[in-house]
Amino acid sequence: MMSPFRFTRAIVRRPGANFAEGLTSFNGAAPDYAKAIEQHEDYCKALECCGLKLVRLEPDLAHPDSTFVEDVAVLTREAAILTRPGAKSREWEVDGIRKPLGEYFARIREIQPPGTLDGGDICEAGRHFFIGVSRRTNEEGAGQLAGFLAEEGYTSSLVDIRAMKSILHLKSGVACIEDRTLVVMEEMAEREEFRGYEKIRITPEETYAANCVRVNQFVLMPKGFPRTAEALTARGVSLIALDVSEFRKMDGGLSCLSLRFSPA
Ligand code: CIR
Repeated sequence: MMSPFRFTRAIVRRPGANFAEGLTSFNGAAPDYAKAIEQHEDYCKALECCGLKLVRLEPDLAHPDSTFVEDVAVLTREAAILTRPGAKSREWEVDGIRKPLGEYFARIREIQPPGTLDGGDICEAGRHFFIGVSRRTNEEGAGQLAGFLAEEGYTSSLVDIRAMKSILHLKSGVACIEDRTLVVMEEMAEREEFRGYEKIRITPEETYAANCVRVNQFVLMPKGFPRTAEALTARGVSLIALDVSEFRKMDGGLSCLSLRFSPA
């Protein structure tokens, strides 16, 4: 079976000039657009260094948050599941990803109303998917996704994070970097749902670094989190640290800037 971390392609979308008009809970300065473009380019180059061919989409000015492409689809090796984002302003963002995905996936499924689901709530861990139920993903959407995944031969389980104020999406707090190894924020590390997994715990000051991504033999992580970097390096992980400060100001993590896949 092919490794779940083996990717050959990724879809990315450059942030538009109105990127700062997206949704955010951040109270500080607005993101610097020129810097965001630069950081996005570095992110793209890093994916290329990992061996991925990129499908680069143009900015979608009707949707300032559309650079966070991970939220609009969930990809398995064989099928693409178009989501139905939970934020009103993002609902139609999916239209911009349908065609590009259609070129690579024969099977396209879609979350239907009243289901809502953001890709950022979906954490793939080998043949299993953790599905976060959050402020964006409701139980109906989670249930629909679980059904599609089961048809594709994957198991899944729900992780209810609605009571957590510190994270927007499940994947803001957990990532899978090896078949049975999770990188997980301290606050979630003891959750029953993750029992049986080996865990690399992320201390509260470094929670943002829990959103890292394994791509082929590398792990991409945000720059500026020395304890996490040390813990990962100690495990023999080849790290690529990237500055994503401007995306963080829009509540975005590193994973949500790309949709990684390996066409069957
Ligand atoms: C939003 O609130 O929807 C965007 N400003 C950020 C989405 C980030 N997505 C993610 O972490 N998966």
